[in-house]
Amino acid sequence: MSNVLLIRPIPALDDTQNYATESPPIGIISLGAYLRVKDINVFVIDYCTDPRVDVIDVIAQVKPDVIGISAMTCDFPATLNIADRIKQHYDIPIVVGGAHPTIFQREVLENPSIDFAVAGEGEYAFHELITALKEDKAFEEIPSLGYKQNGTVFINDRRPPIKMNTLPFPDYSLIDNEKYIAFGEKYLGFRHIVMIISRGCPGRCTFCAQNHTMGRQFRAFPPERLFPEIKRLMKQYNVEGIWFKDSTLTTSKGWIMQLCDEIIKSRINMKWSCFSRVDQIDREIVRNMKKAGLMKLWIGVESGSDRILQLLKKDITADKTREAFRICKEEGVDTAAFYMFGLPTETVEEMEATFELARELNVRPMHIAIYHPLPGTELYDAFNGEEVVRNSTSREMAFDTACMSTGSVQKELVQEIYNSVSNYFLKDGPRPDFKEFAKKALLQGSLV
Ligand code: B12
Repeated sequence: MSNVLLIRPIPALDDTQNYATESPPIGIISLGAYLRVKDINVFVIDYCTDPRVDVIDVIAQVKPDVIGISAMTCDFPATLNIADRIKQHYDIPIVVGGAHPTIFQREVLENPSIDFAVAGEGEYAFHELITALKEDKAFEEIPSLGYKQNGTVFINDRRPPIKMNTLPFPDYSLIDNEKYIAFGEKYLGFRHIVMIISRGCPGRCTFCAQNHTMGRQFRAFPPERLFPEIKRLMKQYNVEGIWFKDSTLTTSKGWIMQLCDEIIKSRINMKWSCFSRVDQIDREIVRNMKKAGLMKLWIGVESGSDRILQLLKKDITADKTREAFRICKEEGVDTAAFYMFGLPTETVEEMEATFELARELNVRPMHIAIYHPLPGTELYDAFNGEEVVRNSTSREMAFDTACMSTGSVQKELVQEIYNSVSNYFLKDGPRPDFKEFAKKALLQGSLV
């Protein structure tokens, strides 16, 4: 029987940043669940809940045959540190997967400490790799795998999207889920578990990189299979409901309507929250979700400027956004919203339009982020993303820190506007002075 150690790193941010327990590592516990079904012993280090653990001590205890590390772009430097440290002490194969190795599969393999990189969904590829290592089989037959032989990097073709019904549910017993529940309760107001029950998004948003890992084809656990699992988890963890953190839970109208029907039929009285898009909001969906216990619908507003919305390819306008929020209000559905500032080419006037739309919609909570370029996205390619990311610190890759000029608004001013807008909405601060910001932008522009 093989032993596998899975690691979720956290970005090397400064000590003031509370990275704790915002969301459980669903990728890691999905892989873990699949491997366990295949009779593999799985151990997890989750640096989010256990930041001080020493990987070398854990390896000494669990003696893994293979180690897997998950990495987004912002935590790849931390991933490398962990891999380098392990290789100083042990010669155990190290596999990386997640958003960053998916996009930079070849590049990550150029690091001597990394032996294998999996692109996209990892369950099948990781399991096939563990078997190949154990039975000394060739790697070229394993779709989605990248590997090295005699110093040369080989990248196999990607496999088609995995059918969700062939997967077990994520195994929460592998992590300290209670810490996530405690953190989430403060945020959402009721004890809940975070679940992700679908994969893939047909959206073409130019700032989002999710389609690289999960593809554009929407797939989901069938409601009739899902629902007993939801009930079981709610009982086991003594929670009132679920926060579905799927990128967009309402992508398939038929599926979400069926899921709501299952919840309504069961009279389980469960509270829940999920993310959606303006162009997927219709009265029928919203009404059914409300009936099924939806407590909070998170919607990506992003911008109040139609030109910026076009740049983002969200297929919406500010007016469509107003309409979606109106429907939710009329149906008694409580909403929350995401906004972005500092997008490439964005002007001070366009940021003001976002601020005004946010004031008009007036929903809480609201998540205000500063844009940063993600590899593999249209905006990254079109606006020098590679250089921006290369020159950014981990801190600058977080959503509250500016990392680039928009063109007409310098990086420092993006930060100032963001601080002022956040202060207004989140701390009852004074109204941001956009006239003053416009003057500053002009002045800075003339100095460049
Ligand atoms: C939930 C979520 C979060 C959660 C939890 C993230 C986590 N660490 O698990 C929270 C809210 C904390 C979060 C934060 C951020 N996120 Co986020 N997040 C997501 C989201 C919506 C779902 C992720 C998920 O759990 N999916 C379900 C599981 C099953 O899929 P998975 O994690 O991809 O794992 C599979 C594969 O990737 C692979 N795999 C993963 N790890 C490994 C390891 C090995 C060894 C192997 C073999 C395979 C493998 O196999 C898994 C199973 O198939 C995705 C978008 C999406 N739909 O994918 C964005 C996404 C991953 N996030 C993204 C970003 C940018 C961020 C932030 C940087 C945002 C910010 N500016 O602050 C922060 C980073 C904080 C951090 N490092 O923890 C980007 C990543 C792009 C990139 N190149 O890095 C994504 C793709 C969204 C986007 N906008 O494009 N996020």
